[in-house]
This record gives sequence, structure tokens and C-alpha cells, in this order.
Amino acid sequence: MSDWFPGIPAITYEGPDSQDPLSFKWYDADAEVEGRPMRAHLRFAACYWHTMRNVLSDPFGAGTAHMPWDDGTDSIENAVRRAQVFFEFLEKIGIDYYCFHDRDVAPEGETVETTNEHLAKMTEVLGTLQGASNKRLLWGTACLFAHPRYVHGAATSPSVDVFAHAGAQIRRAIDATHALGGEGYVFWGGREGYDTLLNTDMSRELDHLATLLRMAVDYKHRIGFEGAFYIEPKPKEPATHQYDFDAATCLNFLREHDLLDEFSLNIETNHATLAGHSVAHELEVAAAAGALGSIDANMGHAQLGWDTDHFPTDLYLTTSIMRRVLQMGGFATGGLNFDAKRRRGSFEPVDLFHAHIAGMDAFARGLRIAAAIRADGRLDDMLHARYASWESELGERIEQGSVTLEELEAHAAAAGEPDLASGQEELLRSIINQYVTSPQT
Ligand code: XUL
Ligand code: CO
Repeated sequence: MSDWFPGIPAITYEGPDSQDPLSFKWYDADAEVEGRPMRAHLRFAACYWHTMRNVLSDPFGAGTAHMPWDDGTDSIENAVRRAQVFFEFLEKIGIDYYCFHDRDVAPEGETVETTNEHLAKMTEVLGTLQGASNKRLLWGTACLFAHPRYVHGAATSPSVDVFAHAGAQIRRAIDATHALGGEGYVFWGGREGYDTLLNTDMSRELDHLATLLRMAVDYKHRIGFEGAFYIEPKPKEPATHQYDFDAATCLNFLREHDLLDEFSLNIETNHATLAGHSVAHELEVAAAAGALGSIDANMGHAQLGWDTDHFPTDLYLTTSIMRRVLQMGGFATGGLNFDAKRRRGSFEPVDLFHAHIAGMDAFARGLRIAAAIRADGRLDDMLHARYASWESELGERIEQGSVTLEELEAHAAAAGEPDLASGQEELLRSIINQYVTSPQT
């Protein structure tokens, strides 16, 4: 086996006091939390696009990433070598799952036919690499935003020929995901949105988007792909307005087009914050609809207003995510996909390891803290106590929908001014702090 990361050992758990940067301080894959191994709760995935294909360029300068395995060409030979390096990385970092776009793993050819051949060849290569390891595909997706033909969108392009290309691409990306035993398939809007309403027929574009999704559902059932379909909300960037703005917008769209039974959501932290929400809000909205499928794990930066895709290192963030995941009983097909990139200055191969270790440890710690908060029970008790008045006879009848406005008036008149209790936000935050800062968790 090749060794593209010389001097980097397989990363192991050494505990919180270790000074070794190439070790886990909190992520102990087989250690149990709430009766299940950490790896089963967290279901970490590494993404191919940032890990293997992001050269770390920005609008002001060229890529900085050192990738000695990559000759910079679009040859199949180079694509195969990258895939081998990626699996070497997965093995050493100890991540069980991965995610990819079709174009990350296989170069686009001159024609649809050659492009399909490239993808089929790379699907074979990935299948062999999966077979030789215990790595699995969390989800696949189609890149419907990088090629210039998608400048005005894919499913929502004003050109029917572009729509056809999008369909062709989705078909083969689902095939590849299916062949690799993928547990899910993601639809991220890419360039499905608009830059100006002056040239946009919005309702027609949204109908086209629903039509393409319906075709994908139909195809999935015909070929027997049983993985989950996810929509990944994002409010802006690259388009000025993205149609999949946030969880509520996506759920409304799916309901309106009778697609809610076929999709759940893939929630990304930095997309939530771009929409003016916390990720906890987005997870709550998705979970309330029974549609919290998977998570793209990253974070934004408080001083920057765009999709910076930082590796998630904030313990309050990871705690809030893992509380929600535990509350819903864990992931079914989903997981925590590090849709995150190193900073441009972190250009050495070893930085890939430092970045993932930082994210994995932050989530492992968040998981432990979340479990400790749940075991403590005070937060849950206080939440239930806050709604205790609804356990009354009147409360129950209102919730069943069998009370009239006249009855409410009679009750209000008889009961007089209600007793109100404090919301106790600061107390709640200090309970969380007790666990975030405790060396016991
Ligand atoms: C873009 C983004 C994508 C999707 C997959 O912001 O998050 O990488 O996760 O297409
Ligand atoms: Co994402």
C-alpha cells in the first residue's frame, strides 16, 4: 500500500491530557455513551470535495494546498491515485464514512457518454477500495453548479437542454451511489435560485425543480435504491437567493409538491447561520417535521458573513447538535459529514489530520456533555415544568381542538390574571456551562 502521509500514524485515543497533536483527546470510538459506542452516535464522514479537491484558493489568490499525490491533470490515472490517497486518509484518521460529488471523483469528459464512462470506472475503483476497508458511503450527490452550463441553474435553468443535462447527471450519480451501497443521496441546490427577479419566472422554476425531484424519486424506486433522499437548505451563495433558503422553506416546498414522504433534510451549520438562524433552530424545525436526516458539520465565523466552512471546534455548538441528535434517538441513515475546509494558511497534508481531529474531538466532547446534561435531567424537567398548565383539563381539551373562543372567555374571566413564571434563561445557560467546563464529562 502506498504511503502518502509518511510519518503520520493511525490516530488513536490518548485522552484529554495528551500533548500529542496526532491523537484524539475525546474521541474514543468504541467507548460507550448512553449504551452505544461513540462511533455509532457520531457516524463521522469525511468529504471528498474539501479533503481531496480543495486547493485552498480564494478570490484573491491561487491554491496553496500541498498535494504531492495530485499532478493537477484531469486524467483517470490521477483520479484513481486521489481515491487511493483518500482511503489511506480515512484509514489513518479512523473515519468510517465518506461523501462525494460525481465530479469530485471522476473528471467530466467531452460527451455525456465519456463522462458516464469515467464515473462508472471510478465507481468501480471506489467499490474496490471500500471492499478492502470497512469504509462506507454516507451519501453521494451530483455537482450541478461547477460546469459553466449551469450558470443560470440546473433544474431551474431557463434552458430545457440544461435541465436535460441535470437529469442525465443525477441519474448516473444515483447509479454510482446505489452501486456503492450509499446510505443516502443529497440534493443541494447549487445554483438553483436567482440573481435578479428581473429575468426570473420564479414559480415556473420552482415547478421545474419539483418535477426533476419527482423524476429522481421515480428513478430511485425503479432501480431499487433504498437510501434516503435529502435536501440541503442554504439561503444564499452562489445565487443571491437560493430556493432552498432554510429548513422551513424546504419543508414547505416539499409539502406543496407532495414530496415530503420521500425526503428529509441535511442541515449544515454555516448554512443555518447564513439564513440568520442557529443550527439548533434548523435542527428543531426539521425534527418537528420528522425530517431531520443528516448533518453537514462545520461552522461559520462571527466576523465573516459568508460560507467559510470552518471545521467545527465550538463546544457549545457541538453540544447543542448532539443534544438534538440524542433526543431524536440518533441518526438512522444520516451522520456528521465534515463539510469543512482548512484555512488557506493550513496547507500541509498534516493539517488535514489536525483539522479532522479538532472536529471529531469537539463532537465527541459535545456528545459526552449532551449525555451528561440529559442524565442530570434539570433542563428537561424545567422545560416540562414550563408547560405544566397544559396538563390541566382545559389545556388537554384545547390541544385536542375541542374548545371554543366563548369557553376561553369564560375561563379567562373566572381565572383572573394568570400567574407567570420566569423563563430562567441565564440559569439554563449556567447549567450547560457546568457541564461544558466540567473535567468529569
Ligand atoms: C455547499 C455545500 C455542498 C453540499 C453538497 O455550500 O454545502 O458542498 O454539501 O453539494
Ligand atoms: Co454541505
